[in-house]
Amino acid sequence: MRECFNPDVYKKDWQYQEGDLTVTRTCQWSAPGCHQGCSILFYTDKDGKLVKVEGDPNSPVTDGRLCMRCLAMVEAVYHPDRIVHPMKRDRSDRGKDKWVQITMDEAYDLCIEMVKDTTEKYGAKSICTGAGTGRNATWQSNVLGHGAFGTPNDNAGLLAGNCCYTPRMQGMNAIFGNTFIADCGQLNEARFDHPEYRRPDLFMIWGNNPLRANADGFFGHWIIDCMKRGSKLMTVDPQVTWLSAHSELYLQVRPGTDAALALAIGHVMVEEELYNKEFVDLWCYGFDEYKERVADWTPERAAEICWVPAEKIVAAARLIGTAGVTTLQWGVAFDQNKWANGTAHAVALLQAMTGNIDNPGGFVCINFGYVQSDIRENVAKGLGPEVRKDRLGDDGNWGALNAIGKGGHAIPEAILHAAETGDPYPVKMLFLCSTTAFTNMAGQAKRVYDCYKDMDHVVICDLFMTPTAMAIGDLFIPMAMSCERNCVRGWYTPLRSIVKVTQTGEAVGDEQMMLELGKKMNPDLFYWDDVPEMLEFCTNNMATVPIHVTMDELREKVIIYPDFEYRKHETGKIRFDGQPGFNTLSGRVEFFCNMYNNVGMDPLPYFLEPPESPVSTPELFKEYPLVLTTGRRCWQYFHSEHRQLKSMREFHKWPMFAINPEDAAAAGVKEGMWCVIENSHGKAIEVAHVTDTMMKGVVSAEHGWWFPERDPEEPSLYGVFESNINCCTVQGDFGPSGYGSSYKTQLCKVYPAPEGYGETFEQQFADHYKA
Ligand SMILES: Nc1nc2c(c(=O)[nH]1)N[C@H]1C(S)=C(S)[C@@H](COP(=O)(O)OP(=O)(O)OC[C@H]3O[C@@H](n4cnc5c(=O)[nH]c(N)nc54)[C@H](O)[C@@H]3O)O[C@H]1N2
Ligand SMILES: Nc1nc2c(c(=O)[nH]1)N[C@H]1C(S)=C(S)[C@@H](COP(=O)(O)OP(=O)(O)OC[C@H]3O[C@@H](n4cnc5c(=O)[nH]c(N)nc54)[C@H](O)[C@@H]3O)O[C@H]1N2
Ligand SMILES: [Mo]
Repeated sequence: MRECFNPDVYKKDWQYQEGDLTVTRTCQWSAPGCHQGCSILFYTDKDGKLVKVEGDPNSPVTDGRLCMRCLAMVEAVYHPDRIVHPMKRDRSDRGKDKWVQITMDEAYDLCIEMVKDTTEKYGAKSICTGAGTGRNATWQSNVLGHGAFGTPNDNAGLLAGNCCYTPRMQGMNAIFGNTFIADCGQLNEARFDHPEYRRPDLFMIWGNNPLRANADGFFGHWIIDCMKRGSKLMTVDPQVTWLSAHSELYLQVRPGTDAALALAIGHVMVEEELYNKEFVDLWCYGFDEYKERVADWTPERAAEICWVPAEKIVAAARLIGTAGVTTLQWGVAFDQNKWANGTAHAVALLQAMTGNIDNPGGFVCINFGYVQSDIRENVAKGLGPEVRKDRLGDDGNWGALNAIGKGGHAIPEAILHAAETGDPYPVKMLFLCSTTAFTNMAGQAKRVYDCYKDMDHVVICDLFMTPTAMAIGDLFIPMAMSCERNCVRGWYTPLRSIVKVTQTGEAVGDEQMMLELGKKMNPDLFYWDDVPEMLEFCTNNMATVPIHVTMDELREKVIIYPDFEYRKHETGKIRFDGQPGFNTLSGRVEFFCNMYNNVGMDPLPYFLEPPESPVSTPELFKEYPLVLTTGRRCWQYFHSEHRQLKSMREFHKWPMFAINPEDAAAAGVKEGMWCVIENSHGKAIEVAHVTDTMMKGVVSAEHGWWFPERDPEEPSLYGVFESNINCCTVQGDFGPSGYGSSYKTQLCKVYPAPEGYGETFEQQFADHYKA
């Protein structure tokens, strides 16, 4: 496939000339943000200005593809709303557009003053840093916090119950002793031509929309590549997606009931002996207990809970049990469920029962290979254990896995509690870098806003003015886009170069900001002369996926694949002691999970109703008769980002919720109508999309919405509380592990917005976005 282009045009050199333009082959990550790191060609002119981008057809990672957001890169880089110089504002002017430009040195000095002031008055731990999701900015601010400010507390983005990947990751860690991902051949340079590789016969795509999301280092189009080679799909989702429309079997499930579904599928697989006996005998622990657990999980019982016909549950078991090589591609719906660990356990075990663990095309072990965490560990090497002392959430009150420090960060709920009550000590300064907390990440947005607006000091590191920065920021540090920073990309393998090709204003990359500010505060820790030197040290000292390469070599090679092997459990390559088996307490895949058992959690997979549901809160259900899932990903936006881009807004102008035609009719709601989505926690106003793809009885509302065209100042704050679905979610609804939230399992009612609502919006949009 990669050869279908003209090699005289698309060269393999890392940099070459095309007419007047310089072409640089590298990788785009963020900013603007997303989880993927697509191979890109940056075209710059003789003044060093970025003039266009293209996908790199010579890349085995993405084969020349780019999404619409990347294709709009030039628009993002030179956007007039972008902040490219540091700014400060008097604390008394919070919420007002009264920012004053300062120099970068003044910005760093002001930040240092704020840290000193907070430390003198309350101690350094009253400073919290916050980072967002897997952009190129997840580790820098927390290393800065630990190593320069002297605080153990990160995680001030307040993602309720750490409900993004952490529950699945820690779940896999407990059950399999490592992280596993679906194998689309992405781990070897030869991809589909690798002699050992074979495509999966069946993908179980569960609570995930990989084509839109490309989440956690997984590029959704790899599935299409596999489909072209014969892979079949089974999807589990309350809404029909493109992939479910192309599935052998599609199970439309009530949000939050996936565990019941999986237990019933497991029941049939056990009853009909549709599992890999050899694998279970040799490599699994606690299968008898599991059999007992699923014994009464008949398809009929689950059908009633999940709203999925029993015949389909039986069909799913037969499909999974007989397909051959199956793999699991799952999503954040697992995490945004209070019972996240029980749910992840239930579904991961279906995969284990097929025996497709660390085999070609199966669920493969990537040996914890997440380069960002490795880099963080390496930069922070000079820090002793005392940096953890008195970390918020370590007091054991925030769930069983959090109590044993599995999460590796301060606990969001403990931070919120401390900030609101001063218990066990107050939170007085925030350093928010790549997160907007109450615009998008945090549940119960208004509560978080009320709490954060009283901080003594708030530093924001971002690219654009955001509602959060406008509301509470005192200092704004402008951050660089991907094409403006030298860095590396790795989220699982391979390692890719990120090459700076241009500079805009004074914008700095997160790692550069960390190093510059870090040097001023703790030069012993931040001793490297520059970012490439620091990253070279880090990539060459990775504990998990060792790569020895200079930054110059990486830049020239563009992409480097570390060695990868299958069936590492057979060869002793994944256990800490070098013995065959898995890195769990029993050395096997744990159907009965010893780690869970030891901390007082249910050791077996289980289902419980979401805390708010037609079954668990029937009184509430009378008033709020629809199940509400939130945050379905869309092509145009990454969380609260990209709303500034006219091109994206033109494709997708307003916040939308999906509703089934029968439910819409009952609520008097029509296609395109502004409607109120309301529940006992609050409300958000979005536009109705009435569609047969949506399960009856369920509403799916978008997240992350604000409006750059609306009044920036208080109380509007770009309309941030108008269509913010996190006005309808809660904080602190985690499960026994400490993980999980109800972002995807609330109740709501829906009704048309008041007459005339939204009448001025189109005009306002047109005025703001005119050429
Ligand atoms: N374009 C874009 N890409 C993104 C992001 C973004 O904001 N925009 N965000 C990134 C981040 S941080 C993440 S975590 C990932 C998430 O990526 P995904 O895991 O794909 O997340 P969602 O789109 O929220 O949900 C996926 C599917 O789950 C379905 N669903 C909702 N509730 C349930 C449920 O209870 N059970 C089941 N089985 N399905 C359910 C939804 O209908 C949806 O089709 O995407 C990443 N990629
Ligand atoms: N209701 C509901 N809420 C959700 C979700 C849901 O499904 N439903 N999903 C949740 C999930 S899974 C997640 S992970 C969170 C994500 O939440 P966050 O990751 O906090 O995302 P944003 O709120 O968009 O904030 C990111 C900010 O970082 C800036 N930025 C982008 N790139 C860079 C960079 O390279 N450096 C720096 N310094 N800044 C950058 C952007 O401009 C933006 O303002 O949202 C959560 N919120
Ligand atoms: Mo996420």
